[in-house]
Order: sequence, then C-alpha cells, then structure tokens
Amino acid sequence: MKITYIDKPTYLPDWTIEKINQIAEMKVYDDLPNETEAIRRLSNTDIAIVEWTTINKNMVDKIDGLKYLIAITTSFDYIDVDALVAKGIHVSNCPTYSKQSVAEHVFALMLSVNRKLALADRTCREGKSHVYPPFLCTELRGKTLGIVGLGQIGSVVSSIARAFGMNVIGCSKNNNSVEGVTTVSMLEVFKSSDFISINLPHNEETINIVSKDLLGNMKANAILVNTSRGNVVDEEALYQLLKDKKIVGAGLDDLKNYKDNKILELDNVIFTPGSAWYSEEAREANMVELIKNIKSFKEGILVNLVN
Ligand code: DAR
Repeated sequence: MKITYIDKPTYLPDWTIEKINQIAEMKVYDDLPNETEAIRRLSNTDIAIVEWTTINKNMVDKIDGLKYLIAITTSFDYIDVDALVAKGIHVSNCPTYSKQSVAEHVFALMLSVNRKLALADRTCREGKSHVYPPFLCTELRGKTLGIVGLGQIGSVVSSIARAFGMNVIGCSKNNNSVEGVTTVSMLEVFKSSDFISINLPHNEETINIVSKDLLGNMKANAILVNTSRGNVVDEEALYQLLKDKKIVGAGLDDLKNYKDNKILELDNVIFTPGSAWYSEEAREANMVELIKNIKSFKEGILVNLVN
C-alpha cells in the first residue's frame, strides 16, 4: 500500500511520519503541484493526503488507481467529492481537530473588536497612556451571543460563551440542539444578538448565506465574527454596514479576496489570516485524526467520510 502527501504539508512532524510509515510507505511532496502534476501524484498511490490543491472533475477523470483521498483540513470545498465518489474513491476529512482553537479564536476576535486592541496597541506605541474615550467597550457578561451553525465548533463557542456569563442563542440547518443554547431562526439570531459568531461549513448551500437582508437586521451595538470561509458572507453588504457604522464592528478570519479589498481599509474590523485553527494542540490533534483515517482504510472500516 502506498500513501502520498501531495502538496507541501504545513505540519508533519517526525512522530507522525514514523507512525504512518509503520502502516505503509509514505511519499511527501514539499511543493504545490500544478494540475498535471497533481493528477500524476494522485495516480501513483492508494491513499492521497491533500491540503492545498483544488481537485476538480476534469482531474478526477484522469486519476488512475487512487482508492482513498484524505483532506487534512475540516473544509473540503476545494475537492469535487461527488466526482471522486462516482469514481469509487472514498473521501474523508479531519472534522474535529481545530474545534477548541477556532472557538477560542472567536473570542479573541470578539474581544479585540470590542476593546479596540489594534488601536489600543498603536496608542501605547505613540507614547500615550490613560487614554479612555475611544476605548469605551461593553462586558460580555449578560449579552446575547448568536451562533450560526451549531456543529463541532459552534458547540465549543457556546460553552465558552456561557463561562463568560452570556446568554446563548443559535441556529442550525439540522436543528442540532446544544446544551445551554436556545435554538431560534437565523433571522432571530441576527435580530437579537449583541455578538454573532458564524461557524458554518462552506458549500453550495452556504455561499452568501449571511445575506444583505440578514446583516441588515443586526443591532446597532452588534459585533460580527466570522471564522468560517469568507464566502459564506455577503462581503459587500457587510462592508457597507461597517463603513456606515450601522454595526460596531467585525472580526474576520477569512475574506473573499485579499487584494484591493476595501474592507481592509476599515478601522472597525480586525483581521486574522486564516490562523484561527493554528495552535500547537490543534496541529497535533490534526495528525491524530489523519493517522486514524489512514488506519481506518487499512482496517476496512472507513471513518470521517464526507459523502
Ligand atoms: N480551513 C481550516 C484550516 C486548514 C488548516 N490546514 C491544516 N489543517 N493543515 C480547515 O480545517 O478547514
């Protein structure tokens, strides 16, 4: 059995390489392949591990011999799962490794916007102290947090929120019920929340699901935090709201594009570059999930299938 990590691992420590090599020989490529090269790498192996490479139908048609594809990520929006499955290739992801990290990052963003940490930092570096008026904030205790998406990450967000003394409401497509969260409609989340956390997967159903209409229902004191893909939010509508100061601010871990995007000029937004997941613990947990997926293939009982 052969395993191939086709595209430049962010993290693949020696202990993981050793463990995987005990299961089967693994080849790791430290660069990002173009389409032709990706097809080649995906073809000379039983299991492929993918992190960065878009895998479209055209490529899937040309892949030969692959049996199992593992997305090292939770999101699999860059992979044409239907095409792979139609060809008999199983697809799994790593669904839980980042839930604690991302949930903690939600609060890092929420508090950073609320307490204007970027401006506070600049103020101190200018040699100023005891500056108060621009930094008037609110406490989280007693405020309502609305969570859009009550999956793995949304659930952890809710328990942290409760530790802050927040009142938590939320909505989910599958009507997931999470302890301590009052389930309401998505519209109600936008109407009633002081803070909103978006925790959705990105797929055809969720593109721009955080629409202009929903955003327009936010309270004037509200702060929106998005640690999902930027694509789930109508970014143009969010930009207008923030620019016109119709809401207090936003914390965004992803954008639709990073070049010439006017949202990057706004002061009431804090940005992070997709780093919400990136903690020491999540990196290790990601490796544990990867090894579990590989073992499950060897043992013939696949786990974490995405279809
Ligand atoms: N988008 C997040 C983060 C990907 C991070 N890369 C990893 N885990 N190598 C996701 O998990 O989908």
